[in-house]
Amino acid sequence: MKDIVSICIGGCGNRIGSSFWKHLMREHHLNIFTGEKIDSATSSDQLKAIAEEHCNIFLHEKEDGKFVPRVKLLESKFATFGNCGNGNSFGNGYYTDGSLLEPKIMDQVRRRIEQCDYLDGFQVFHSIIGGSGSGLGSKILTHLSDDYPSKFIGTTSVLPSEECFGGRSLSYYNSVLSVQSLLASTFVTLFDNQALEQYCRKEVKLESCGYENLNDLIAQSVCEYTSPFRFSQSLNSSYRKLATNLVTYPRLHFFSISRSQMEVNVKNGIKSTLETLTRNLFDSSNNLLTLNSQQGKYLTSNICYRGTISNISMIEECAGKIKIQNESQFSKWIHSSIHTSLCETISPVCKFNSSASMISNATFITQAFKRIRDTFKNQLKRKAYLSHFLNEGMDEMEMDEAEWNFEDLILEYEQYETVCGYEDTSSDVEDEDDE
Ligand SMILES: Nc1nc2c(ncn2[C@@H]2O[C@H](COP(=O)(O)OP(=O)(O)OP(=O)(O)O)[C@@H](O)[C@H]2O)c(=O)[nH]1
Ligand SMILES: [Mg+2]
Repeated sequence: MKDIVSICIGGCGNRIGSSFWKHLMREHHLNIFTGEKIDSATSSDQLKAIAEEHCNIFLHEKEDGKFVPRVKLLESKFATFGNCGNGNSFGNGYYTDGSLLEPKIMDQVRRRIEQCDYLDGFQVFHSIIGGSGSGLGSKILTHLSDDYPSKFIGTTSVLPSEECFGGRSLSYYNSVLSVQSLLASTFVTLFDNQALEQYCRKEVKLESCGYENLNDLIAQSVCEYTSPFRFSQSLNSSYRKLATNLVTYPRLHFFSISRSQMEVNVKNGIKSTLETLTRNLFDSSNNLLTLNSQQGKYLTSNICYRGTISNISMIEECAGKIKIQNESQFSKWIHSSIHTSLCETISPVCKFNSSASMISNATFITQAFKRIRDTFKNQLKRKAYLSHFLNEGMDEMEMDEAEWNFEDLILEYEQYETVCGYEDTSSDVEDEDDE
């Protein structure tokens, strides 16, 4: 079995993590409090057997047959668990707390690794807004990529946004400083609270929503794109294979996720409703990161469908058709830019009989990066809040270096946006012949 060790960092990371475990355990028919197996009357014997077999990707089975999350929870030493943010800086999380806690944390992570049959990699939940999520998170991510260079390192990272609650003055510095460690990771999924909140209001029809609702949404998305390797043996049957299909260039591994769910029924025609389900994924308002997907290009994407409403050839045909209709939005030089997978087991919390989520590697992700960069630059120019970082032993050069790294990443994405088709190689061949 390919096992994953999870690490939750900071208030946000811990809350998202706990929501993830809740959803995951329910999907695998486990009691969320005791970890005992629950008999589900609804799933078939075959699906139950698969669910049991694959749940130890994320969960550890104890000797008494109960399952517990294979996870390490980390919070700043000043935090009261459950409180949102202490206003720490990256410098505090990385240098002060990080240097002090790193050996102990890594020792505890190693103990989780010992529980694995075969370690496939790590997944980290955090926000890069606060000091712990960004600073301590970066410390741990850097250590993991140095110590386990061949292992998968995935992150679920919350970015700052102009949300109405939880804004932080240091968040833009913290975020830019985190980019170096995210670049050293393998697979980074990005969310922001503004997009999550809008999706909650629109799709889940909630008048007011708190972190719990936003975290449920993130947790469901992670459950969705990991469902093919938890419930079946399809093409993308591990994190690593998912990453192989999505990452066209090693540094460009920053993804956004869009979701869609609906009742697919024979009466309305399975094909046409499946098409609507797929088309919704390309609508920016269904993206869990604030973006305009019309302004940029998809490099690669992976759509995971859930439900028993269709078969793999039907969904491939449907995704292919939608791709042709949106051809101008896809990069022309990547042949198989849309991958699909199907998981028959639907989440117990889904109110519909089908859902789909699309994880995309697209150049429009730079819109989120540019928002962060612009505020970062404005603050740095005026040296606003800089003392909070300098007091932790950082110097201004570190800020400049982080800015250059961030700028490089944006430029790299933009470079692939402007390449518009196959290069004509026929003239090269003719030239060679002439010689
Ligand atoms: N989606 C979501 N966002 C959260 C949650 N908690 C906090 N945030 C956002 O993340 C930011 C950082 O908060 P925390 O994660 O608590 O901060 P931290 O990483 O613990 O860092 P420090 O407390 O400063 O050391 C907040 O300003 C919010 O914008 C949560 O549960 N869900
Ligand atoms: Mg905190």
